[in-house]
Amino acid sequence: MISYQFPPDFLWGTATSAYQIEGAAKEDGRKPSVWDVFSSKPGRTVNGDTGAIANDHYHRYESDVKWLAELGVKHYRFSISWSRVIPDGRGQVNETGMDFYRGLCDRLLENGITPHATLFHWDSPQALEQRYRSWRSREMAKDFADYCTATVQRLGDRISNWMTLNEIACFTHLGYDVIKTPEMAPGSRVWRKKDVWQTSHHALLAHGLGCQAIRAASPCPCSIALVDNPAITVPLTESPTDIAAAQQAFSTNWVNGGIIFPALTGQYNEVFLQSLGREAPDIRSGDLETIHQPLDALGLNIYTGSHVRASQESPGYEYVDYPKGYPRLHMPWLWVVPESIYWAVRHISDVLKRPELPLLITENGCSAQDELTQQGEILDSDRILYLRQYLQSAHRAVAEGYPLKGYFLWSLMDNFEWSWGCDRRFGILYNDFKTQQRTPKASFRWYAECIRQNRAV
Ligand code: PNW
Repeated sequence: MISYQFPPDFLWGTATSAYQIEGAAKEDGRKPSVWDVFSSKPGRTVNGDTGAIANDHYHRYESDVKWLAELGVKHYRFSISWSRVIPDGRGQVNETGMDFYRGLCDRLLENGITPHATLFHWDSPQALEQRYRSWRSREMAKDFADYCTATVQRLGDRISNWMTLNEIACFTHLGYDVIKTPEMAPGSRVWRKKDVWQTSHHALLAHGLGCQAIRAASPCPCSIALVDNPAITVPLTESPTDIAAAQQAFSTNWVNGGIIFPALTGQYNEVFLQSLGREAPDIRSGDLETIHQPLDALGLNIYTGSHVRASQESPGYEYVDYPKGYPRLHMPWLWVVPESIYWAVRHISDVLKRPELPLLITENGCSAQDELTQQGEILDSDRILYLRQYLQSAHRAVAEGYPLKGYFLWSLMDNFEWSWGCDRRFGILYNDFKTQQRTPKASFRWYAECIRQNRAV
């Protein structure tokens, strides 16, 4: 039997994001983010749910930290709400908002839990949307950097692990669309596909300027990461030709060519630019150097993947449909492809040629149709089986010597799942959204044991 033992310094964690859990949307000087505005429009979220209260974590963070301690994680990834700490997006800092994160970090540190803070997890200040339509403007990158400076100056004594932006492809390509109202905030219709690519280019610039700002403001040596969700291509078989096909598909995929390639290599992928033609974003001189900052780690959010095999026909590879009946969990896109963790790590090393870059799985998890039994338990075996297989895939990457350093399970608790509202449950703590009672699911106990034994049990 394989023991799936991880190295002693492997980092075990769990993750959340501000708008999905904090609530307290109007308290202590916080002003709206684009998600407050978007989710309160009719028809944008399932059941009209918003993050106005969410998990009420803002008031319950102390007991939530106790759950983290009980789980036994030594690392916790959360995000900072820009419009809580700089309500207008630029200018005046809201010290009361900063106090919330000071308190959260103090409780974490007292419990021996290292904070990993994401500076942007999709909740742009609405004031900047009104001022210059947020990511459509280059100014957003500059304001983001100033927000980083203000935050790191104040919280840098408590936080030394920073993550700039979460999943650039998601909040840009799902937040702006040419044809229909997009499914994510700000939900803006734009004229041309080029406008969408311009928003992701501005987000990449924000990442670059943000890195510089964090390094300059941090009182101690710190670690800076980008969190990305590249499209993962998994070879259908591990024959050399299918592997080569999957590598080729990885590098020509549009999401990868437009985000992770420029961030890690300082170049938009040539194939990508050619395929965009006139839809390519405007790139000013110096932009690519700004975007291409030294990173201390790369965060990968991995949930699923696509199967690819070699083909006789040009371009030499083809995507393979999931077979009928192939396992999928409770999201339209949540095909169970555990191998995607291993191949994500290997593609970064072999295709992007960054074998030295420390990698973290910054999100992995699933929503399942959790039901309370009469005894008040949630026996989420499907989630345990999903997580266990993905962890075994992570283990394979580590065992083969790839620099995968840690794993953050998404998510600590059921929360506001964006346009799905509270209808999809990704937590290992069940949340009753009426009483805010948290109940550990079977997966919580299982994950605690993995952490305790340092292996996928
Ligand atoms: C991530 N996909 O988003 C986000 O970072 C989280 O905030 C979110 O709650 C979580 O995953 C679960 O959805 C994703 O289409 C959105 O493959 C879409 C995809 C993947 C991740």
